[in-house]
Amino acid sequence: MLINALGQHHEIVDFHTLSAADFTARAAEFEVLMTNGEDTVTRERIQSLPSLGLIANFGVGYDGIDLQAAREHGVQVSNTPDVLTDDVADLAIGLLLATSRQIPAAQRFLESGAWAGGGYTWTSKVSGSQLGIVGMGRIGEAIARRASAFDMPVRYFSRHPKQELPHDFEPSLVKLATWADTLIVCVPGGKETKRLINAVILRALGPRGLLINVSRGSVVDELELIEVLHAGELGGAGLDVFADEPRVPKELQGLPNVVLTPHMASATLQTREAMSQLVVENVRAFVAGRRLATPVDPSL
Ligand code: 8YV
Repeated sequence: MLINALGQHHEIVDFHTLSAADFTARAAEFEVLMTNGEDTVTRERIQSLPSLGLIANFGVGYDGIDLQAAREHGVQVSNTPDVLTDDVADLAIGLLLATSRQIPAAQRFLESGAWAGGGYTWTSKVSGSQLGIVGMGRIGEAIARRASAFDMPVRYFSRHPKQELPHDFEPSLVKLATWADTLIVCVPGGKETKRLINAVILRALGPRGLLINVSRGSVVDELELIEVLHAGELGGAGLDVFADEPRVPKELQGLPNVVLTPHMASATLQTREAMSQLVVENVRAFVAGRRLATPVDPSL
């Protein structure tokens, strides 16, 4: 949809298919750069495109874009907030249920024929368990609303407390992890949150605690996660994002208490259509010299 809609009025070039020489020859032609949650737009890339005016991100998280460099070069940046909030919150709850109740491992058990020898091992109850949310933005709030249907007490760690919420703010991440049965991570990626979730936090979560990550792989120290999981110091993990996508460490695979999905939290037909629509609206607004529909920094 996105490529079709934009392709009617614009020439679209996939940089990955351009040779270095072709890129240099054509660099001055490009006015809009489209990117996504998995890719990066570095200062060098921005500097290499002298006509660039807009970086349109297909996703809400823009940690891969050098915003400072964009600002310095007068390049606007748009993203796709709100339209994917429900899907990401849904997948976070899905991963929580799947990890706690070991749904994928139970299916593997059934398919292997092992059921004939007795039922699957008992798992952990989700309803009523304590949920710590790391990052109380739009997605965090949507997760908290869903958790209330499971009678889960919620506390959260965030840059600022939100007085309007009925949940307790916990300024210490280690205290939140100690209190929580499950920690769901939904903070933005980037320097400020790099490896925020390390072995200290994971050990505080403990041998029955679960980590769910739907934000960015960079937020979790993946090597320390592997270490604590294999030492039995953490109960389990449900992960949609990884440090070096699409590579996923073998040590995380094939474990009954670890559920893995390929960065697909916003990947439903409906939401990807809505995200595409927003990208199109932003590109059209930019081309027409109008205000962007969803600018990352409205002051630009
Ligand atoms: C990706 C995401 O953008 O919104 C985000 O921040 O990470 C995702 O929605 C999506 O996978 C497209 O690449």
